[in-house]
Amino acid sequence: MRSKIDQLLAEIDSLTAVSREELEALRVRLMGKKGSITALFDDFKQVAAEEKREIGQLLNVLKTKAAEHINALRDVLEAKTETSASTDLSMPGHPAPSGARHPLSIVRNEIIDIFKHLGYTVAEGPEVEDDYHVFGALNFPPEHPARDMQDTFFVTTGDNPVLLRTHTSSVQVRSMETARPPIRIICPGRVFRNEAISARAHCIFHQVEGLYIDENVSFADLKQSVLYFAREMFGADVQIRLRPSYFPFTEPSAEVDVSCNICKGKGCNVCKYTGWLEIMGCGMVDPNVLEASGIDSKKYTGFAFGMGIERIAMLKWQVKDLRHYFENDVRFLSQFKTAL
Ligand code: 2U9
Repeated sequence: MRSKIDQLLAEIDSLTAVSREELEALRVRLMGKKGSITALFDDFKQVAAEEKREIGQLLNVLKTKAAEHINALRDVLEAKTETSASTDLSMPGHPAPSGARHPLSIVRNEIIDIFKHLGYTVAEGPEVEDDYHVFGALNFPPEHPARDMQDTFFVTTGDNPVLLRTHTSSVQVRSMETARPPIRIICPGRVFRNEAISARAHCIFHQVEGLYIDENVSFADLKQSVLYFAREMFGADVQIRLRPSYFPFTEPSAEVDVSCNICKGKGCNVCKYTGWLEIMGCGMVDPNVLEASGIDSKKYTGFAFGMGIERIAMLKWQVKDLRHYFENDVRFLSQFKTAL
């Protein structure tokens, strides 16, 4: 019995509890009905008469030491609880850095909003397409270079190749197949071209294309829509000019320039001293394209336009290298936080 008491006396100071529950379990283990100290008191009855005095004193020392140790542990736990209760909840929290929209998303949303005001709705379609919807239905002749492996990413080759779309025009083709005029849609999306990556070109980029088909749609309607877009995007005082161009899917076709918003048309290094910046291409939808999708080209006419979102974003914020948009360096991206 003496050795059991000595062992417990030596152990007590090292006993710990990190919660009220642990402390109560410790108290029960030592001093509860079936606790080890209580058991020693029960055994005390069998101690020989001549040892009773000494063992009794030792047992009382043990019981007092255990009670004091448990009280001390309780004081420590209560002091800790008091500290957390006295935490000042009105203090500012640890700031969590907020994210920002990607600059290309900001510009895409802005373009969409501008055309929504003109009555356009958004249409989307697959990035992996067949040859017909990317080239055939859009009046690309069989020998056109865009159909070549050098320019387009092919998923499969053969009679009916599968490929990554090189423009979102395939979305408009699919809409023309299912809807009847009036059609007024805007098609944002990712496109893919087999090009070397540089400051001015990338193999993946983003486009917004638009299509308006109805009776009596004219080139004057196209010009006015493009002017409205340019002024909403680059400022109410900008001018536009249209230069003749060629696309297989539009006739006549044009490139659209906007007067340089840096030098106000006077000439600077951004516009290469021309006073003009190219922003998009456009044209009247070729009758062959209307007919290929089952739209009567004698009754309906339409215009279409297309622009690269990266280019518009570069002009808007004077970003000199296209690759910034794809590298996702937060030092670049966080500069657009306020431009939502
Ligand atoms: C249909 C009919 C016509 C879409 C058009 C352009 C002109 C154009 C380029 C701008 C820069 C592509 O991103 S870019 O390289 N696009 O110049 N796109 S007209 O014409 C269509 C589309 C669909 C059914």
